[in-house]
Amino acid sequence: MSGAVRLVLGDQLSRNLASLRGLDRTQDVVLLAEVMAEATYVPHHPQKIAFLFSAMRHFAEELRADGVRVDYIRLDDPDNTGTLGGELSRAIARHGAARAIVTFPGEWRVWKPMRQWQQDFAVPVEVKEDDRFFCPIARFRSWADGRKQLRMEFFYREMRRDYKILLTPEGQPEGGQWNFDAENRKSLPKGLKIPPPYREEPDAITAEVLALVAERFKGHFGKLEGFFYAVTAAGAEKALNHFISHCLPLFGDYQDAMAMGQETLFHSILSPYINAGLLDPRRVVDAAERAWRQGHAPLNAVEGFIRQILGWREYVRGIYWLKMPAYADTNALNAHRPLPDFYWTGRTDMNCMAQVIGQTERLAYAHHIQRLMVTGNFALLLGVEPAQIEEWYLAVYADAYDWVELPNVHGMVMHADGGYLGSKPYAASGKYIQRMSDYCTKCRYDVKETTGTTACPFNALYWNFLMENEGKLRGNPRMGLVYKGLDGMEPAKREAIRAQAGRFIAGLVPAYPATGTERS
Ligand code: FAD
Ligand code: DLZ
Ligand code: SF4
Repeated sequence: MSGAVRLVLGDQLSRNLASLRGLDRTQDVVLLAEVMAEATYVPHHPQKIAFLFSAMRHFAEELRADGVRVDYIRLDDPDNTGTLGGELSRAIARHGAARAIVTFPGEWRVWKPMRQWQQDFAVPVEVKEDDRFFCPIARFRSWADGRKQLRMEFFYREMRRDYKILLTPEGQPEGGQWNFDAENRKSLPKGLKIPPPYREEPDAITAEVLALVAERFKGHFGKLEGFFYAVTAAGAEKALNHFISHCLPLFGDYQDAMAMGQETLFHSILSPYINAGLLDPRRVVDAAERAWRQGHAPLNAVEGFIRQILGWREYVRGIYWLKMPAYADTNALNAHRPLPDFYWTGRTDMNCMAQVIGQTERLAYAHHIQRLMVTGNFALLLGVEPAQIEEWYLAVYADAYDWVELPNVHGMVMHADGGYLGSKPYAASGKYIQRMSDYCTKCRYDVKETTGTTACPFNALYWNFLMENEGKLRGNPRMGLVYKGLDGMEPAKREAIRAQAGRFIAGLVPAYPATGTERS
């Protein structure tokens, strides 16, 4: 054959993918491969593996139905080499291909060997830019060049201007301001009707994959029962429509709220689809803007939602490719404590942690504030070694890939980059969790207490964190108020808090050692 092998990775399931453009149906072969290396570089949640394998199999079927020649390697194929490089190499030989075409991957870990493929293989390997994002990597680089500190808000305004999103004909932000976050912090009123999330029943392909995953990934954290994810572009589109119709109008108001038994609230649960390529982020942003222009959803909700995708999602990707691989190795707060075992078991008396970890186990999903202000905040206050908590986040969520997980955890949660991504750590005591959720009402700890046997652990850990990191954080202008609070504290109280935190930390059981995620 004189054609090309066109490799499509598990998170590249887009019909308009760069490496599928110009495809010659008579000469070319599209390669998709389920490989152990990708399924186990961290112990992914079984639902994440099932979602991707099923989505890959469905994507292959759609291509075939469209007359495309597809070479699909299943996990249990006897000759499966277990790696992407191994499978591409075999496919080139099997088809006698004249060249290979790939799209730039989402992770440094995958890019490192891919850069070598030009040298490793006997045929030319073309790497196409992944243009499924609003902001090309080079555009981000030129925006960031020369800035000591980056701020998402300024990047986001540029994206709004570049793509003319939520702008008046004069080029000003609709509603007279760029950001409506101040209106988006309501706690949940009792009795508010919350729409159930969009769900799909597994079809025959998904059922087969679920059985395979149950058999092959037994030891991984997470349940398979109740798998509800869509696995095709058509299903992802339905999930988008469901969100726009039922959730978007109240998305803004309750974006930061948390409630027992209401895991998804008004969130979209679109990240697994967008990140795997089943849903184009431009389509999502357009649908949200249209909903506002047609009077279906208010501006605070629509702007807040669009900011997550056009702002945060693009911003963290830009930082990832700007700063990797050195980014992952920074540890500005010198945090070295082990991850506690309950992150992997959910067995803890802290109700907020048990709730969020428990739902993560059941759904492979938690919304942003749960990730940031419960499991993330706890790891920050405790001073967990960044790599250990990063491995956890990369493993447990259906939407997790290094390019998006790492900046969120390393930068936003752990402040391990010294404030490059965000201006201050999101450290908070139990009071924040009490204000934004009902978790404290069913907790054995008392959120109003800081010391004593029933005191909420977040409280002592919070003050202890401020004391432990005083040298690094006191000079931060955005931390002035909290250090004022510390300054007003009696020395005896400080000591009591330090002792309380010390006892709590000493009682924690470390999780099994991290597997040492390969990033750089
Ligand atoms: P919604 O609340 O409905 O938001 C809409 C969309 O905006 C999301 O689907 C997502 O595409 C995008 N988005 C929102 N916030 C962010 C953000 N901070 N960074 C990037 N995109 C964002 N997101 C991932 O996609 N993968 C991850 O591995 C991931 N890890 C995270 C780890 C931590 C500690 C934190 C604090 C956040 C993380 N996020 C991650 C961001 C965010 O929590 C998820 O995108 C969001 O919870 C997904 O749920 P949703 O689709 O219902 O989001
Ligand atoms: C996450 C994942 C998993 C679990 N399995 C596969 C796989 O078997 N084959 C594949 O091509 N991709 C898989 N992926 C997604 C890749 O890890 C992802 O494409 C890279 O991390 C680059 O972002
Ligand atoms: Fe969490 Fe403390 Fe509230 Fe318990 S009291 S749910 S530990 S914040």
